[in-house]
Amino acid sequence: MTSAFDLVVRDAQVATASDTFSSDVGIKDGRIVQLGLSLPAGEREIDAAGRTVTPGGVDGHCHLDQVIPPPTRMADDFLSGTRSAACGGTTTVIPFAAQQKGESLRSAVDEYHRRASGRASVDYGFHLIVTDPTPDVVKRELPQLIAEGYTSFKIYMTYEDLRLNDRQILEVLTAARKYGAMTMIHAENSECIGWLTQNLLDEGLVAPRYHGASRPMLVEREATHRAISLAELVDVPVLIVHVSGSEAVEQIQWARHRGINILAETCPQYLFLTAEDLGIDDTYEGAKCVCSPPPRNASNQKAIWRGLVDGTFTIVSSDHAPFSFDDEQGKHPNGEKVAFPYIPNGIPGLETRLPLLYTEGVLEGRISLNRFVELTSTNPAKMYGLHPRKGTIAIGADADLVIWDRRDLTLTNGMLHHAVDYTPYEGRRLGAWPGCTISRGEVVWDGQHFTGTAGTGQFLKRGLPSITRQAARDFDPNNK
Ligand code: DUC
Ligand code: ZN
Ligand code: ZN
Repeated sequence: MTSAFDLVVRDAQVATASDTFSSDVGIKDGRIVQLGLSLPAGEREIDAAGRTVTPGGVDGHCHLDQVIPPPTRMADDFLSGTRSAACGGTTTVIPFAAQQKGESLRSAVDEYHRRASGRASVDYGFHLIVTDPTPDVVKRELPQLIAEGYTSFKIYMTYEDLRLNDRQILEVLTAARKYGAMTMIHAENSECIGWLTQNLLDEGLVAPRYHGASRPMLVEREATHRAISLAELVDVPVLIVHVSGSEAVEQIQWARHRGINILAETCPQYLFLTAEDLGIDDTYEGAKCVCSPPPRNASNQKAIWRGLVDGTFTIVSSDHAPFSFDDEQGKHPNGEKVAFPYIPNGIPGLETRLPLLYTEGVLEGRISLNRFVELTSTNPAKMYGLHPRKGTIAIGADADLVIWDRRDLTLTNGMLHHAVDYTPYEGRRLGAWPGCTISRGEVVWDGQHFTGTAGTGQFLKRGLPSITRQAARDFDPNNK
């Protein structure tokens, strides 16, 4: 007689965003079909006795195989990036389909589907990156693509080749409002960064640590305030991504007190790195931690931790932007020390996001296990139109699970499965790592080896997030 279950995860301590309870998890055809004690035997059994089981992580902000001007190139494509995600407990990734200026959004989406095709081992969606909001893009392409499941997009207030001016931001936010999409905003003041960068270069100050000096907290604070104001004018919820310190946190809290619907994301680099990691002298090693916004000082780091506890932050994402160090396509090309404005921005973090936060957040008692699940899985699933299929352990949800092992280990890049040649967290002590990751009922990481298969990751056509769907309904009651 065949079993009702393909797999039973037995005697789990299940943690969701709201509850922790003892249960077996019965899985059939990639879905959770039963929760309860003493379930009948499955075709396969995994003993989780005494171990915490959380929903698979949802990384709502990571960059994979993104097109950038040569010779720089991302180290991770969809093969290595999703493998690395699986081994770190993340079962859903949402990287970007980035529009080049002059290109249609459709062509960008087609290109990123080609890049992902046959290579992903966990499920994935795409955010759009809108860099060229022509009337055709805003009025025809965006609504079409939103209806096809690309229900979020990122816009930039900085980077010459990506940034939109305020008028363009208003146009794009209006489309988000009308069609119920989520807008992610990279908030840094481009003109201030350009001016500060030029001043530093004129003084011959080129080491990686001047990356931090060229993008101080003020430039993020100003842009965060402006992004909030533009969102208020259009009356649409937006997400401020990769918030790095207290002055941006204050702007978000100010907005919320005024009833403006602002969501906020932070990333491990603002919890676990500081400005010192960019270098305290002119050595080049700090290039490994060059990302934007840059890591800040210890008191800003504390403010970010407080924001995790007090509800300021809605999600924690990796902002995985994988550039190798000793690589001609990376940060230290042919051993050359490049001036800070030319160091590729971004650090790897897909695989380490969950274990770092589990260790320093949950095991160190800073946040509850349920808040950890909310920040890293449930809220990103909700915010990007994937809930309740993703982001929870419930009957009917995809069987995406992490079984946690409590063990002391020292993080080294050799343990990781990305294609980047370093981790900024080398040598950190960790108290937990996923002992098993399950993606739609299949074990993709057994605690020792990647056991997934390239091509089994499915493209996720995403729904409208409820928060922006509501805003769209308020805007046009006929818009269901
Ligand atoms: N900053 C970004 O805006 N994106 C990728 C990585 C980074 O540092
Ligand atoms: Zn960004
Ligand atoms: Zn990013």
